[in-house]
Amino acid sequence: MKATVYKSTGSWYQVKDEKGKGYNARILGKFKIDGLTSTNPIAVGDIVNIEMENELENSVTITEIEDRKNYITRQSPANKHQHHIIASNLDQSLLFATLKDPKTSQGFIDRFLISSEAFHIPAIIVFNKSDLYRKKEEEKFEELKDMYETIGYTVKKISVEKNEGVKEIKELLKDNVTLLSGHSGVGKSSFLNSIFPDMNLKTQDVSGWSGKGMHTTTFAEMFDVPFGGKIIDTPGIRELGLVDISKQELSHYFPEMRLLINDCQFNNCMHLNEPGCAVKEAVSEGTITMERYLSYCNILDSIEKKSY
Ligand SMILES: Nc1nc2c(ncn2[C@@H]2O[C@H](COP(=O)(O)OP(=O)(O)OP(=O)(O)O)[C@@H](O)[C@H]2O)c(=O)[nH]1
Ligand SMILES: [Mg+2]
Ligand SMILES: [Zn+2]
Repeated sequence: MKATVYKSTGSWYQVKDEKGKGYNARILGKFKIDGLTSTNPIAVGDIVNIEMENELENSVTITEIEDRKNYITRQSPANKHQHHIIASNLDQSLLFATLKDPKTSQGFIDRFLISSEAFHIPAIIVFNKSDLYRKKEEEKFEELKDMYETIGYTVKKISVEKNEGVKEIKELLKDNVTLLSGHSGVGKSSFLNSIFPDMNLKTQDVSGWSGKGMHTTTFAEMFDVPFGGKIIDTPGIRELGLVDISKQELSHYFPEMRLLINDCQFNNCMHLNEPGCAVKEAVSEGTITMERYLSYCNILDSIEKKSY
């Protein structure tokens, strides 16, 4: 019997069969998948085969995992050579960001976009809390929207609190499997509560938000969207790690650079000080923004420090 994994709580998983009936599932023995060293072989979003273990307790055994269309991982906090698979079989990723209380940095957004490119998942950026934006933030939003839309990403502005722009986001969610991401305090749980009125996810009250990541939720979990589709909440996961991206390939994950790479004079060009660099030329002509180029340089530098 086929089922989809909705939640992992360590050794037990919550799965649903094709008719929407839920079970408690576990694996017996060891699974090795994709040759990847992973401490959790099964992820939210996985399609699995199940066999009834105990009808009374509604428990099943997972006997097989179907090949994943795609998946995202993060580095284990304890061991940087180990990766956790967070979720699989995604249609798109939705980054929640804010320009005020708290402010999401461009570097954070760019890292998220690079991870999405590397995992082959289309990305959408949503700037929440628009009710707090004044002239300065509105201008910043327009600037970022223009920059990211030119590269090919979808950018929206919403206020969950004032219920502005939320409908449009719902349309993007419809019939898709969407990974919800974003750092603490940007309004992810508030957003989920607004589309699942019965859910009552815990949100942080404003007074308790100190600016430092204080996480109110801890397990990745998938929810059926009432109007069609699925959404995966990834609480407590601050940043998708730049898993196994080498310095050489980094520019492939900047769509605006990817187009030009073959025009560089050297085929191993890192787009720093090499002569005949098409990327640097595009920066000086303004077709690649200085902001994105600087982001590229910063991230390149951080890969160097991790000595991949
Ligand atoms: N002004 C304003 N505040 C909002 C909006 N959306 C959410 N908030 C507030 O922002 C705070 C944080 O919201 P949460 O929904 O808990 O944020 P989260 O992204 O789930 O945070 P973590 O669970 O820590 O990752 C809460 O006090 C919300 O009430 C909005 O559109 N405008
Ligand atoms: Mg939350
Ligand atoms: Zn170059």
